[in-house]
Amino acid sequence: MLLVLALLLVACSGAGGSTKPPAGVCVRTDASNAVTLTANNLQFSTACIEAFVGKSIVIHFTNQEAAPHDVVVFKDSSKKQELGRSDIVTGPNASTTLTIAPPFPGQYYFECTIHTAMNGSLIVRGEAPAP
Ligand SMILES: [Cu+2]
Repeated sequence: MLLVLALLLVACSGAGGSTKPPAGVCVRTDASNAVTLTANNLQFSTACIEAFVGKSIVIHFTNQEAAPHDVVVFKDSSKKQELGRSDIVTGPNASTTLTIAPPFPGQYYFECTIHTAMNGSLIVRGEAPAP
């Protein structure tokens, strides 16, 4: 319970989602616009996913620990508009897949709704990367 409160405090004290992540730290989707995301030690494996428009974005999510996690993508960190929600999975090594189709290029926001300190940016580029 204390841990949950601490995580909520951390989440509320951060500005969240409005800052651009530094270049070069994003995990890029592959040519089919799919990416693998894992959760362990109450953290996602990356705080930035970079995808491209024109094809649905597929997030293969694996929870490597016994704490339950999900992945929910929102338009921004206000969380008013939800673009997609995975199942809650409880590991170790439990997987689910989330498919979303953001309509426009831009910076979106994802988080674990159970531990909102687990969050990151989904950056959608305007064009598919050159093969
Ligand atoms: Cu979580």
